[in-house]
Amino acid sequence: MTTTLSALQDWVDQVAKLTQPEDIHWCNGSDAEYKRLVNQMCRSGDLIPLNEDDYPNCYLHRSDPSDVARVEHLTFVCTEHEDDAGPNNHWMNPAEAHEKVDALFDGAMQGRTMYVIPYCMGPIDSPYARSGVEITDSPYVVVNMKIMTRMGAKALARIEREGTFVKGLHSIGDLSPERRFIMHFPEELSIKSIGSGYGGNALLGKKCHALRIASWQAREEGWLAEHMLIVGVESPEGETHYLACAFPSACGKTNLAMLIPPKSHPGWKIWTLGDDIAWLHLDDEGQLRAINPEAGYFGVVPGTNAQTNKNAFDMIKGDTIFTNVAVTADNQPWWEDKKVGSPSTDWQGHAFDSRNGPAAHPNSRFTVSARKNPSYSELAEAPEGVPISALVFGGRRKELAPLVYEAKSWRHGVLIGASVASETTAASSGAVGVVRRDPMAMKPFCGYNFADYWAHWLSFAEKSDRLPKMFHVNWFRQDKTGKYLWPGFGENLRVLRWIIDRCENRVDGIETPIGILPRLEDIDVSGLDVAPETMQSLLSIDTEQWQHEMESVAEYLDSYGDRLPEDLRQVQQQVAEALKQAD
Ligand code: OXD
Ligand code: MN
Repeated sequence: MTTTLSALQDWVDQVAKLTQPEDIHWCNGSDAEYKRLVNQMCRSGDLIPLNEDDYPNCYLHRSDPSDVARVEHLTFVCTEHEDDAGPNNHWMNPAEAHEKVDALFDGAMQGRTMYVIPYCMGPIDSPYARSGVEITDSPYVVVNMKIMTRMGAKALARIEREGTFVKGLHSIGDLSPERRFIMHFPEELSIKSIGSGYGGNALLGKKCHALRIASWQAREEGWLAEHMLIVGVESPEGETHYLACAFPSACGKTNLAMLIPPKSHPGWKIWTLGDDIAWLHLDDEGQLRAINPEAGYFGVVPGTNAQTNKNAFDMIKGDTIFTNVAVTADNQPWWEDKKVGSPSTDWQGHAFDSRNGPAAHPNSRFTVSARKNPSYSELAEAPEGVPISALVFGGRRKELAPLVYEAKSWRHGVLIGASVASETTAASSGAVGVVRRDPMAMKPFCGYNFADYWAHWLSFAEKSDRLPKMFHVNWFRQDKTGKYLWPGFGENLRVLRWIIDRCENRVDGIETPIGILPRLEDIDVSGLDVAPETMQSLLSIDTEQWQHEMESVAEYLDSYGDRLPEDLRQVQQQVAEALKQAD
């Protein structure tokens, strides 16, 4: 396989000249190709086959111990003008960035095969989908891209038809953190990543293309590329609503997307459309529609068990690539909170000793096809996507944010999204548990200045008069002893039901300065072991704490200077004023 598209052939030739691979392989995306690469990696030790009886077609990959998470401090957005990247990104001048990484790519693939991976983000025949080509020297990347994207011959045919594609160049280099860079050139629709073989740093279709580059493309073309799961909620009467929900990394997006309705909710069904990324477009009627650009899940493993996420637990029992989990004596994958088995070898391949820390890396992952999920929705393949009833923001916050509240308007919703804050997790390198602002859960992923991004969000109010309602949820409130106040997981359906009832105008809410809160009686807590006073505190606001929050939001927004949309400042001031009146 090669290509008839000269822009693609020329680029491949140029890259080969620079990186000097031993040979070049154009990926056709077939199962035979997948199997061949898996076998090759098993021989080289890059993959370790797991227990074939209990985990058929499952493999373990151990990444370099210094290469286990996203690296925000090594991730750059390289635009001509620094202000276009904004204070939310690390910036480098494009010419300087190219020079810096090209020096590292020089000869980087010597002795290795260079793989050319044409891929499509989104259903292959969707007008909302976009294509890319990743060049990599990592067979681990190829097999992961096969699971995570529509990869191979069909994608290449689409690229040749359209003539445009995002160019992603990746090499594992020498895996040294000193020579690791994840560079984005949104003006050129290109990505250069070197020195990492881990997840989002290396599978360029995911965070690099489908969020950082796509968010830029989306602004130019009038749509939104968001860090959101997409879930369908079907009532026993057969009414289905689709929600798109933005939570920061490792805040339970995969669990919510695959939620299992609790026993108290017979007849309710959950349909998973996506667990990480949503591309949102207005259709001709002004209805917001979502596609999931991905075809698989790259999910956090620890914590997955039959109680927290049975669908995921079952789904990863076959045809799954595990990265950085532990293994048991009989070669089954193992992770903290799996609830069955015990580790004998840790994620680094050493005999397990609890004094060395957890057995599985806290950011260990599974890669699996979305079709393996018992709650998979066939509509994930629908070219026109699904209509979105509500957009939901959330973060991991011990205090302050109520269980759920609704925005009073689209622009108020944009403020709520812009104010999202969450405790950091192991998905990114750096300190864990520190509260930081993570607007729309896009802090690590927005490919341009947040001030311009919020202006883009606000502009939707002029484009449609039937935009979805917006909400904020917080599953993570704790009492003074650190105990979670809300049971979470499957019980979150009770909160989704209130959201849907509000979308259908079936229930009233209580106007407060920060938004519309549920009346106590409208969240069904029957059969739940949650005391009425706990519900009361989950559904009320502390005016003084919120005044401080609004001061901190104002300060944060101010850090975007003159580019900050006036509308956003105004709506923040309105909330602050309403809190003052209520005091
Ligand atoms: C992810 C992340 O891997 O958000 O999905 O970090
Ligand atoms: Mn994510």
